[in-house]
Amino acid sequence: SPEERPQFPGASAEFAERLEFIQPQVLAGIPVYRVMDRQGQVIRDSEDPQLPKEQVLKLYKTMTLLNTMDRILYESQRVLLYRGYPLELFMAQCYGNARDPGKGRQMPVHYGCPERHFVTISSPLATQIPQAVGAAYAIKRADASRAVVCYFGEGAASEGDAHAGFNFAATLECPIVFFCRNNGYAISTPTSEQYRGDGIAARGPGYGLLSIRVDGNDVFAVYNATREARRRAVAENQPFLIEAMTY
Ligand SMILES: Cc1ncc(C[n+]2csc(CCOP(=O)(O)OP(=O)(O)O)c2C)c(N)n1
Repeated sequence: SPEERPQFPGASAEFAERLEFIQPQVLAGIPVYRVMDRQGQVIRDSEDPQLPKEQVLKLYKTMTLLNTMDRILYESQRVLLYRGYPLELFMAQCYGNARDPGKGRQMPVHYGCPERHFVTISSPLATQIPQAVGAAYAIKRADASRAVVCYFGEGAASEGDAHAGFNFAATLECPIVFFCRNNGYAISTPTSEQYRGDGIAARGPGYGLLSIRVDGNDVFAVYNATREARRRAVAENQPFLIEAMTY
């Protein structure tokens, strides 16, 4: 009956009459969404995004080029390259020369490009997270039918700024997609020293974020998750969390 349910404003749940602490390690891990098997074959036709061949080739070429750029420039910016930022400008930024749009005022690999809606990278980890939420809130107030996507690593997710950003995004119902690349390391810190829970996706429900974990090496899985999260973030003014597992 309704009287038997707890009436606390801060939680909706049942009463429990047995003293029991929740043991994190007995909860099953969040599954890893994938579209392809290890041989690259689509497992379920219904999950195949049916991309035109040119787009698949563009994804493939961008990923191959990124590997080379990563070796030379330390870490390139995937989204910026995919959005067509010219290689010459990547190099100009790293040299801080006259052709660098930032005119050498930033550290190398801290690219930015207003025309491609790419906010300049900041060195301090995770500062982009609350800033991205602020931008998403501004978009919501302007009723702009757009969303923000915010990229960070699992190491950055340990910063206090990540907590502030997740909680503001959930409570202010902002159109934002948090995209965490979990590559197992923050420079030399392995995930076993970074956190003790089930990665980053498991934190999502605690904040009230719609959350998913995907195989970050499965380009169609990443595509499907990002596209759907973006669509729903705009349509519903809701924040989403994607954790892409990779190495
Ligand atoms: C606040 C802060 N602390 C430390 C650093 C130094 N630092 C630069 S990159 C990095 C690791 C980041 O790891 P992660 O967030 O997992 O991203 P990845 O580089 O693996 O994509 C650290 C500790 C920093 N830039 N800012």
